[in-house]
Amino acid sequence: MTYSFKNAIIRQPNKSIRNGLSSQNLHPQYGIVLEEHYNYIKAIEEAGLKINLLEPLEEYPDSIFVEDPALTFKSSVIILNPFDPSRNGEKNIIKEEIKHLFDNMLFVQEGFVEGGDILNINNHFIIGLSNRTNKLGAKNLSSILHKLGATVEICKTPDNILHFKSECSMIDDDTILVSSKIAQLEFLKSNYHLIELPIGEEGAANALRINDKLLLPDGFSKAEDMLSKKYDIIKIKVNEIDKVDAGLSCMSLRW
Ligand code: CIR
Repeated sequence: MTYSFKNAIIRQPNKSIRNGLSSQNLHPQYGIVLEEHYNYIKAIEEAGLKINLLEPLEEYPDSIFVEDPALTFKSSVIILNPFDPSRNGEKNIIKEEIKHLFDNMLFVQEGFVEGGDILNINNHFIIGLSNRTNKLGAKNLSSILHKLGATVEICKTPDNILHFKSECSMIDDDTILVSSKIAQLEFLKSNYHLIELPIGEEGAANALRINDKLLLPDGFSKAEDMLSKKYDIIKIKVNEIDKVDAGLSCMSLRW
């Protein structure tokens, strides 16, 4: 099952996160980020994962978002190629920090691709082209994933969404939680069961299914009502971290 995990990699927050990339030019306060991040770690532990905690990286303001420079699949890890110059060097550090945890480490050498644009459903991956992920990066990642036995499709992330997964997440083996913009993608409609969130609750679409828990960002009451009948929800407040356009999936790598 796609959401059955045992381990997570999480990086401790850095004070320089106040200078992280922010579409609204906002500057999160380190103290509040620490609190929110602490609760995130607790939730991941409650979902049953063993956490490998990495040291903070002050020289990389967005480095707590470990999902972007690497992708896990089975016992392999693929080091990706983040587009933004302020983030690209994260890959060189994380590869040294995590290589002992995997059987196999592969690299996307050319083209840009960030983990936030990659949705994994069972043995299949959807890569969303975006301002951060280009065709060459998606193509090179696809070749690596094919060699590892996975199938891949490449689509276009709708405009004005940072990463494909900013507004969707896999919450069951055949079910994707989506914003209304992502729900317009025809190939998703025809191949998956979609749960569409109401307008105004797009932020809840970046949820995180881990084992029998569904981690959901706090503050989305309609989403909570829709999902709480079927899922055991842990709500996590990430308002401060959201000032740098981040949600739940981007703060960990799971496998
Ligand atoms: C960035 O713009 O790269 C960070 N401020 C946020 C990255 C969020 N990552 C993700 O959703 N996978």
